[in-house]
Amino acid sequence: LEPLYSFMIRARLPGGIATSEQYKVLSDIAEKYGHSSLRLTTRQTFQWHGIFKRDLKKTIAGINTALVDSIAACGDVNRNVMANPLYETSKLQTEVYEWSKKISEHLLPNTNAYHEIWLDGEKVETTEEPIYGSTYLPRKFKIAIAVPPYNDVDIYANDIGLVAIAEGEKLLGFNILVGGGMGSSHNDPETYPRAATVIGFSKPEDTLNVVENILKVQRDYGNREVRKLARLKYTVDRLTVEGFKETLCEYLGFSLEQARPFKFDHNGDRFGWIKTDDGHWHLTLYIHSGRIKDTDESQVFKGLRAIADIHDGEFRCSPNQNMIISNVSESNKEAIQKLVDEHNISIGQSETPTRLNSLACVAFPTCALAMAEAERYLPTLMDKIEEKLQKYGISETPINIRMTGCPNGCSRPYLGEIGFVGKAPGKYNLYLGASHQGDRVNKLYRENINEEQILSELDPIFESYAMGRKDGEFFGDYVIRQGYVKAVHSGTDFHGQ
Ligand code: SRM
Ligand code: SF4
Repeated sequence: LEPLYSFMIRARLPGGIATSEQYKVLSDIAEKYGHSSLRLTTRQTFQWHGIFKRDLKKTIAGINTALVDSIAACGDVNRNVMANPLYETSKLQTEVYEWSKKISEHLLPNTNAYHEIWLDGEKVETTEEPIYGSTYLPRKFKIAIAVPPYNDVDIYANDIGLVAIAEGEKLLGFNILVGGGMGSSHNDPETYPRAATVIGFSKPEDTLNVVENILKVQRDYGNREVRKLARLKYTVDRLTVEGFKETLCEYLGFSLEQARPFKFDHNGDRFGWIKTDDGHWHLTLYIHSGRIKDTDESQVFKGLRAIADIHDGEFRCSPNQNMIISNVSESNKEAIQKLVDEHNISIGQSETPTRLNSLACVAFPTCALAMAEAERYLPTLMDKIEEKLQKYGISETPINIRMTGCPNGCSRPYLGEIGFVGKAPGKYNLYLGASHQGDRVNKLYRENINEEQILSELDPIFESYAMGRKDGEFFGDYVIRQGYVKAVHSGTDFHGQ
């Protein structure tokens, strides 16, 4: 008799958008095979946890009936390209969203193996992948697109970032960023999180070519011997930024133009109802750690399924584990708000901005790599942190807090103004000093500390921040100005004093 293995499945959902009909299928699969729980991820898609091995094929086939697949949602290829899912907010956002789809499709592996194995497809001779070659990439690969001033996709955490540069609503092209990534190992200075570097500007007509060739440089120059050093960030640092740019120029046959100025002002989501010029409404819901599961306090799983029954728009996944009910008609708005209220789903109006900006990865019980709790523990710690913020009168100031159960960095903890990274059950490394806009990673402040120590370390820093901050100064910048930690400017700065 075989042990009862269970698995996680991740959907590939370009731009993070599912129609109501698709959402119904995805939710019903979760009810049937996944313990009535769906998980929104930090990269705009859904995961199902605890799928028994005997149900795996049926589940994947079910997902496929919703015209969603899981191709390239994992593996050493490009993952789904992140973009602001609320593209109706401007003509520019709409155009940029189309780019995320174009890039995602362009970089999709051609392999037929997925259909053969999971969907009983006919066996077809597989041809060599034109972009990936026969060896694919040395490691997973991630891309995101952002439209300033919103850095909601955490662009600096990606192997490639594209920052839209526009004149009014006219897209001029993209600044190209390379070498972002979060994963590292505890006590191993060879590994580090790194904020991506801006290397130049590309016109729209060159962009697919530029992205494809960055991928090819990584395919050919990435480290295939040492897996922990295989991500693009290490290739960029090994070649040096200038060396990387020269190599890219050889692949492309031309140089990138000089990067254009841009400015982000934050990297979280915007909650509640907004109306776009086309007359439609969109509602961003706060889903703690992206967990769509009923609890005593909130019936979010049942509530969203009930909304899907009456909603003729979409369900969109934000890059920060939240859910947007989009394209709601004026006539349906009240009915949807009623379902939200009846099921006690949060629209982000009663939480502090710091809680709304907090992220935790899955960690225990499903993640095999977890060293400490994250999703299940962060709410408790947040209660205690909020008490302190209130004590010092700084509850209304948003501070980005991120927690993971291990140093792989799935909730991008090194971009938290306060980051907690699990070391052992109940013990975390405390990192401080990332920028609020998400373009600078944080630095280790205290190692391997428990809850009591976390709170007593943070208390005097909050007090000092309340008293000494300049007008509009964010917490991440303040702790650097006051010398609690040094600013990190490059991957290798992350370690040491
Ligand atoms: Fe992740 C591995 C969950 C976003 C860096 N990640 C894993 C695995 C699959 C563990 C494993 O290999 O067995 C986790 C499954 C846990 C579970 O039970 O569901 C897992 N990662 C997640 C999700 C679900 C976290 C979440 O709470 O939302 C996110 C799914 C995203 C998606 O929809 O595709 C998720 N992972 C990220 C991010 C954030 C991002 O991409 O913006 C990162 C940091 C960025 C980066 O890649 O550098 C991230 N995950 C990793 C790594 C470290 C990679 C590295 O370069 O070292 C691993 C481990 C690995 O690849 O070996 C990992
Ligand atoms: Fe698992 Fe670590 Fe990723 Fe958290 S950060 S989901 S513990 S791999």
